[in-house]
Amino acid sequence: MTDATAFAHSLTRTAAAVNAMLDSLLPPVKEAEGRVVDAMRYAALDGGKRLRPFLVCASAELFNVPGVQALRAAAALEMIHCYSLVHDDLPAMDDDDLRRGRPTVHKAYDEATAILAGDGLLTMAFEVLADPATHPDGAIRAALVTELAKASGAAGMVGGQMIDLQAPKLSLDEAGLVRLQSLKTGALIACACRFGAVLAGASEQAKAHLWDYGQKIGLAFQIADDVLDVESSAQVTGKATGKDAVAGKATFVSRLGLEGAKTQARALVEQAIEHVEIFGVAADPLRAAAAFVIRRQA
Ligand code: GRG
Repeated sequence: MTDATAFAHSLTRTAAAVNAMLDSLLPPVKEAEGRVVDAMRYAALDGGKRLRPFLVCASAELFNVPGVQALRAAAALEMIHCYSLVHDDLPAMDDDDLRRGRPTVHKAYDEATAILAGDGLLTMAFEVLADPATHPDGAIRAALVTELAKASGAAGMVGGQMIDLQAPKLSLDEAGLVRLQSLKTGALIACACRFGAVLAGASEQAKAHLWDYGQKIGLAFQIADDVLDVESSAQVTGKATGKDAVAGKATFVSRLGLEGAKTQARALVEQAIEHVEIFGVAADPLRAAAAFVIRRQA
């Protein structure tokens, strides 16, 4: 079996486990508010590569964290990711009709329900982390909540999205673009990579290496996204492509050219891998994930 095939199998296994966890955390509700729960289930189940949950689980395995703790933390972080996609697709933001190969939540339901479904997933993520089933130690649960709040709030993903919405009038240079993407996409990915170490109460040094690894693969992931936007199609990616050029958006491809962007992404993957050297062979799944972010087709 090639490394790529072995990684694909292990991503599929993690995806199945996190899907089952999300399903059990989001049971359907019969009363009138059940509509928002249905929309949350639509947004969070059935689809998505589950890369962030994979990173949480791979990081947790470095420290022998019990599987159920890793899966609950992974499901919480994936809820944040899914909420961000629902809100990003809204007419007020990217105005997209297609996500994960299906109508976006505001198309399948309506705009108000999509806003509420995003809000519901965002808040439930913290409910899951704060539950003693995620970790018996309250200090560890508080650390998980704090890390996820910082990575997804105004100092992380939400801040990056705000810069992105203003980007056309900011004329960002390469450093500005790196900052935007480090916040918008990188912070949540880096948080996923740290989560295993946080669950284990590992050293600050271990957490810092995992954060740096996550930031590098997060940027490489975003560059790959910019490349797919140019080179791929909606049939393959399950979402609209070619939007960046139409919007006249500054991307890594528009700044560095297609080949320059690909070279940069490969360099970032190598740098990422150096950051997990200290964990030895136990970090092989993280090495495989780093290679995957620039090989992926969707
Ligand atoms: C609305 C607060 C708020 C934030 C939105 C991350 C984000 C911020 C929006 C997503 C926009 C986007 C398509 C960015 C490109 C990189 C990215 C995050 C792609 C989607 O993530 P994948 O490829 O998606 O992991 P799946 O469907 O596999 O989970």
